[in-house]
Amino acid sequence: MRDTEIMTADATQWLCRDRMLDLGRVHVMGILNVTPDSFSDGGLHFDPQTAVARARTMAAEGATIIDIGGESTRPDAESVSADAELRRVLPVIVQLRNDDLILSIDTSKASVARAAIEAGAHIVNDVTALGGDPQMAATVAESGAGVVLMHMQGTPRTMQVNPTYGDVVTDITAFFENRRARAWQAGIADAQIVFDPGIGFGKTAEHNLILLRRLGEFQKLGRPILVGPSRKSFIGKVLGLNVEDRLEGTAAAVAAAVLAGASIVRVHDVRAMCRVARLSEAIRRSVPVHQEGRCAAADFSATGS
Ligand code: HH2
Repeated sequence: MRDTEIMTADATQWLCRDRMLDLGRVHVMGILNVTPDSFSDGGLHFDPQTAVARARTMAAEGATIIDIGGESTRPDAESVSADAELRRVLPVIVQLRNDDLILSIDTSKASVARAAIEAGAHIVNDVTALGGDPQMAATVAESGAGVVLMHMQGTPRTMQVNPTYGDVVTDITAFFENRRARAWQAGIADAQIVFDPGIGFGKTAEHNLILLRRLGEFQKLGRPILVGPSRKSFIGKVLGLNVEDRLEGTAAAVAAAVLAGASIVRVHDVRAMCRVARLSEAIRRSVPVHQEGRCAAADFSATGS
């Protein structure tokens, strides 16, 4: 692909294999952690049937994308082998693949991403932004999957040890440019890419607040922005609340993100955050959009149509 073609990708569209997701409207990505130890919902959806039921509930509540993860990224989480990760996520993907949903695999392992895509996933959500597994970029390029390039300073184990930046937005923008160039070199099209500043990944509470306030500055990259503030510790720090009491704080963060131009919000509490996202989007556009039904129009038009 020539650079000019790469550069002209429409920032309101996200190419995810054979699907073209319309990001002219805000989408809600529901979190499905098929793990025993995730920071806020560990163990709740560890059984595949419970996980599938949870995904369908989130879809009914307005999620158009389900992000399925088999390994927690919290700092003290046990690392999980690729085989174990696949045993957790594959049965869920297989059961959901014929549902009217976009499926995302939350993994940094290329072998897990590849198997998940073969089973029906459309998106690779890589918290290492192609910097973890050397095979990941080729896996995304070959499959044509959508990819979330998320910023993290350090690794999950080290990321909260004194994170420092010059200017957090400038530094993360430079990181995105760098990883985008790596993606292009591997043959990934710009249309496949979404950027995520990685709330909570190697950031102080203040960094996270600045990122939410200045999120609009990432729009100059010309690609959609995804944000995942759901129930995270900066909310607990500001409000002095434990993880089970962060619904309203998450709502404020989601509203701020959507008003600042986020195209996708990654959340646990789908029903509530769909309402928050819908109203925030209506304010942003000053039109009463999406009055009923799913949060964003499930516009899964086939590529090229
Ligand atoms: N946050 C988490 C995991 N994956 N992916 C993206 N793109 N953005 C995020 O902000 C993000 C992410 C952490 O949240 P959660 O999945 O609820 O917890 P855990 O990693 O403990 O499973």
